[in-house]
Amino acid sequence: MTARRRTLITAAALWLPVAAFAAPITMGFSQVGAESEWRTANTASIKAAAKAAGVTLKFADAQQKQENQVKAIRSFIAQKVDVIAFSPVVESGWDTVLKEAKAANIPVILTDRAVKVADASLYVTFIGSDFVEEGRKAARWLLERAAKTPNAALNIVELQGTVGSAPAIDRKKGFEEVIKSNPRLQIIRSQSGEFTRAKGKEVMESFLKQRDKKIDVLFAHNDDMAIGAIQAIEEAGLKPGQDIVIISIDGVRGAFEAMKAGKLNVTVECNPLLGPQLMRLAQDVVTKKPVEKRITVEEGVFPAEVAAKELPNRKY
Ligand code: GZL
Repeated sequence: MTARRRTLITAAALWLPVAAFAAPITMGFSQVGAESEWRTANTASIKAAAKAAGVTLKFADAQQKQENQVKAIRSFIAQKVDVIAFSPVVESGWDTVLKEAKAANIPVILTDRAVKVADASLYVTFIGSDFVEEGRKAARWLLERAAKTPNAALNIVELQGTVGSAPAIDRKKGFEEVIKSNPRLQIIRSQSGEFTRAKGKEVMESFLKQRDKKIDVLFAHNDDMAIGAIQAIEEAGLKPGQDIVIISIDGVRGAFEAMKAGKLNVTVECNPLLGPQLMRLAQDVVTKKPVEKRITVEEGVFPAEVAAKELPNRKY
């Protein structure tokens, strides 16, 4: 073969898409559940991205139970998948099963939510939002609004996410860190609505029945609980978004529709569309390329004033 022909073949080979060289990988993915619009969009993004990337995806829905996630991870280990990824329903209780994955030489990627483990080498990387900052953003919006009524005290009720989950712990932390700068803003009641519409409505009904203090503001850790609470507020004969100002997090389509209807005042975006980034990350992890330990996603804040214009652009 002439030198020129050899050069041409080498050059041609370099232009083949990288994917042509990367051996197809098998990923075991353990998902929290199907509790919210955010989760549905997150699952759709992961499944579509796996298909597009030629990744064989073994997907398990844990129905918001940690024991189901542990079982799924053990099953992935037994099936000798190339990589395990999961969104941990709660922060703690993962050391044992992650040690089993490490002993089986299967790398683990955390997506969406973080874990608290004694040994950080039990997972390779964590890709997800900064929930503390999301809580801060929600509080900053409220501080700006409160500044327009300088003397009014604002009683806040809070619908927390799943007890023990990173988003619930961190969103509360970020929100409280910022509102403490204005002592007129007080959280008078706080309880978990488990990130679902049904439980959010139920807890808001109980808040509304306790008539010792007027409720001025609802801070909901996700849009689904806010939408459930909106139903409870209307059934109590009050106007959501006016009699009670409502702040929530996720930025799902339902929130934009509620804002357009004047029933929700602001939503802080939490991007669920992690699928493509996750598949690229999995390829790098399996081929032992160095990856960042913590990867965050860019997110915005959407007040009701921009909802109608923004709604057609929303991807989830
Ligand atoms: C946030 C995610 C949360 C969403 C909820 O990244 O873990 O879980 O805010 C979902 O809607 O249930």
